[in-house]
Amino acid sequence: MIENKFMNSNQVSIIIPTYNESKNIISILKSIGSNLPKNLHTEAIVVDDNSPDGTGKLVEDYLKNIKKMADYTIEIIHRKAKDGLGSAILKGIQHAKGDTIVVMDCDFSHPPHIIPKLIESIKKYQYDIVVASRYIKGGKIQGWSLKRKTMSKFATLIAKKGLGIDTKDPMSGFFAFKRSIIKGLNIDAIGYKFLLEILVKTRDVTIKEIPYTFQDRKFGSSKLSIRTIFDYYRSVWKLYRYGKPLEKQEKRSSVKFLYKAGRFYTVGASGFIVNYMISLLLTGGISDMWYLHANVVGIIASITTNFILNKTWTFGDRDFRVKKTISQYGKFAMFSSLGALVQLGMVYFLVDSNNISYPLALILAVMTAAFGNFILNKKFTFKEKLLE
Ligand SMILES: Nc1nc2c(ncn2[C@@H]2O[C@H](COP(=O)(O)OP(=O)(O)OP(=O)(O)O)[C@@H](O)[C@H]2O)c(=O)[nH]1
Ligand SMILES: [Mg+2]
Repeated sequence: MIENKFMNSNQVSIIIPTYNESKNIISILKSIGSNLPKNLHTEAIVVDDNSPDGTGKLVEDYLKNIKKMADYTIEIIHRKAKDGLGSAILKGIQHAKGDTIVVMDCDFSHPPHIIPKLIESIKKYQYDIVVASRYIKGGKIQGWSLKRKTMSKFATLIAKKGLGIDTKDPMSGFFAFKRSIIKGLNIDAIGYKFLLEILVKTRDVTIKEIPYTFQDRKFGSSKLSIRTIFDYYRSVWKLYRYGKPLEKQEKRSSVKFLYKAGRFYTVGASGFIVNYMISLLLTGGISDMWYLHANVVGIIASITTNFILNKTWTFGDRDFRVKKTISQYGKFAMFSSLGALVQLGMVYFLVDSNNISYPLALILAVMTAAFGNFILNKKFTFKEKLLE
C-alpha cells in the first residue's frame, strides 16, 4: 500500500502536514530549503486539509512565483477536509518518491537545522529510524506550561511501559526513517502518533535518537484537543492489542501449559480477595446491604475481574470485539458456576461419605474445581489446544 513505483534511492521526502498554518508555511519551506544537505535531491510534500485560513492556496501561489530548483522541489497535496495528522502523514508517504522519509510539523517547533543530522544518520550510518528527541541528554522543551509537559511525559510513560518501547521520545513528531521498513505493514495512522505505531509494528530495526530543543509555536494555534488525547489512548490500546503475548518465546508446550495454569490459579486467588473485600465492604463499610445480596455482588465482581485478567494475562487474548468478548464472558461465568457446584458436591461427598476433615476436603474440592475450570475455559472460552 505504501510502495511507490517512482521510488528513488537518492532522494529524501519531507512530509509536512498543515492545518491553518498560513503564518508559518512559507517561512518553514524556505528554512528547510536553506538547511538541506548537499548532493541530494529533496522534495517537501505539504499535505493540507483545505485549511480555512488559505494555507493551501498560499503554497500554490508561492510555487507559481519561485524558480524551480534542481535539488529541492516542493509539492502540495490537497485533501478535502481535516482528517487528522496521522492520516495526513500517511497520505504524504504514499505520494513520496524518496527512499528516506522525514516527518515534521510546520510550526517551527521542529527546527529545520536538525534535518541534515536525521538524514545523515540514515544515509551514512544506516540507521532504520532516527528520532529527534526531547527526552535524551541535550534535548529540551521551551515554552510549554507545566501542565503540557506533564501530559506529554505521562503519555510517553504509558507508551513506554504499556507497549514495551525503549525509545526515550516515542511521541516525537519529528523523525526520519527508511521507507523500506514499513513495506507490507498495515498502518492505521490513528491520531497524532505516527512514530509510535512504526516503533511498535517494525521488528529488528536500528533506532537512533538525536537531541534537539523543541520550541512552542509562535504563530497560529494548537490543534491539540480532547479528541486528540482520546485518539491517543485509543491508538495505544489498538497497538497494545497488536503486540504478541509475552510467553511467545517459550516453545515447550508442557511448560506453557503449567505457566497458564499457574496464572489461572493466581487470578482465582485474586478473585477470592475481590469477592471477600466487596462482600464485606457492602455489608458494613460503604452500605448496609443484606449479606446475601452483598455476596452475590461480590461473586459477580470477582467473576468479572477474573475474566478480564484471564483473558488479557493468562491467555494473552487481545481481541476485544464486543460480540466475541460477551460470548466469552458468558461461557466463563457458566464454567465458574459449574465449578462452584462441583466444589459443593465434592465437599459434601468427601466430608459426608469419606470422613475427610472439612478444611482438607475444601482444599481438594477447590483445587479440582479450579483445574476443571481451567481446562474448560482453555478449550472452549479461549479456544486453545489443551496442551499449548
Ligand atoms: N493535514 C493536517 N495537518 C494537521 C492536522 N492536525 C494537525 N496538523 C498539523 O500537524 C502539525 C502538528 O500540529 P500542532 O497543532 O502543532 O500540534 P502540536 O504540536 O501537538 O500542538 P502545538 O504545537 O501546541 O500547536 C502542524 O503542522 C499542524 O498544522 C490535520 O488534521 N490535518
Ligand atoms: Mg506544534
